[in-house]
Amino acid sequence: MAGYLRMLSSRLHFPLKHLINGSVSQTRHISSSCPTKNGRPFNEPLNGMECARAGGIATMYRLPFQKDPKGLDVGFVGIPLDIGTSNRSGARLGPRQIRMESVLVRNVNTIGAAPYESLQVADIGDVNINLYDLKKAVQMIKEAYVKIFAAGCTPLTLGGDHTLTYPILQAVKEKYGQIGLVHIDAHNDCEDIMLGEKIAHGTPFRRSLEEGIIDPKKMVQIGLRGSEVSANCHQWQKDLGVKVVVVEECWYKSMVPLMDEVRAMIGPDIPVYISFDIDALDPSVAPGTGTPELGGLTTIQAMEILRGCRGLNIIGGDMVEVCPAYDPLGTTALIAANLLFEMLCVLPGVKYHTMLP
Ligand SMILES: [Mn+2]
Repeated sequence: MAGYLRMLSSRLHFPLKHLINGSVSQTRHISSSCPTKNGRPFNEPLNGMECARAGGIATMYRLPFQKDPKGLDVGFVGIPLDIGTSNRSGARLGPRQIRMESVLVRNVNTIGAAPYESLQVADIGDVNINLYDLKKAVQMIKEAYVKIFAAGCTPLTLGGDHTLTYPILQAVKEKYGQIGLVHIDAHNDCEDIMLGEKIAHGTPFRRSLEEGIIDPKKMVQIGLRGSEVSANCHQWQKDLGVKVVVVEECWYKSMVPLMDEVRAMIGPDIPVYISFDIDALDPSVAPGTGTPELGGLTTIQAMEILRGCRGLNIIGGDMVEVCPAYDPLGTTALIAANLLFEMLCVLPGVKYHTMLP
């Protein structure tokens, strides 16, 4: 029996004691054949063939949890914020739901990207925020991200309402200076004032452009739509030079040619941030969000957009506005988890394998 368990343990790549105890843990999942970085094996998600997929602590993709971003190439971070929301609230629970649905996401995407073979990745937990004071919450987010960037870790963020991108980008500026931006969304989020306030989930890119964080000539917004309060509602940022792609320009089309244009426009050198609002997708596939608009992108188009970011110098990204209360089947969070994996797969340095037909 002891010999059998030892054999089983060596096959399963995780500590035998977790089996004997009848529990599993993300303490460390080390594959004997996996490459290393600075003498440390790369983290990998718990393998669903070897360890019950619904088991373990609900970290992103069942990766190890590591509180300190030091030594990581990439950290998944949750921000349970929704006090910047204008309509349906509830996105504060988005990070938890995305982590839960992320258990189904495996190690290699369908075109051979294998991020865990060349990047050290972990879940670094959530940013603690003040849920009763948005201005304080935004400050707390900025301070947390300054530390993450200072540790040399690229954050991929689970939201949370879109307000959170503004303080992240403020931290980005301290590390990288001016950046390019790929913004996928139903809304332009370039409002000036909402209910008398400068900070809300409809204003992050107005503030970021005003503060010179983003080079407007290296910024694209994709998927914009919905009834508006006035015509020419995208004129402010268009006048700065932002490329605005309304959803009608996306209907019935592959996004591959658009992304060829975007890569040529931004170039391979300038640091680029990706901000993906799940409401860019059509509400028939992703209903769990605060401000849904009809006529949205398909999941295929979303994948083409993210895959089309490969070759850009991506230094961070987020997936925001997942609102579990309006997502009874979990599909919206499942899509968000998979799109975050696609985002991970286009980070600089990710190894690609040739997939056999
Ligand atoms: Mn948004």
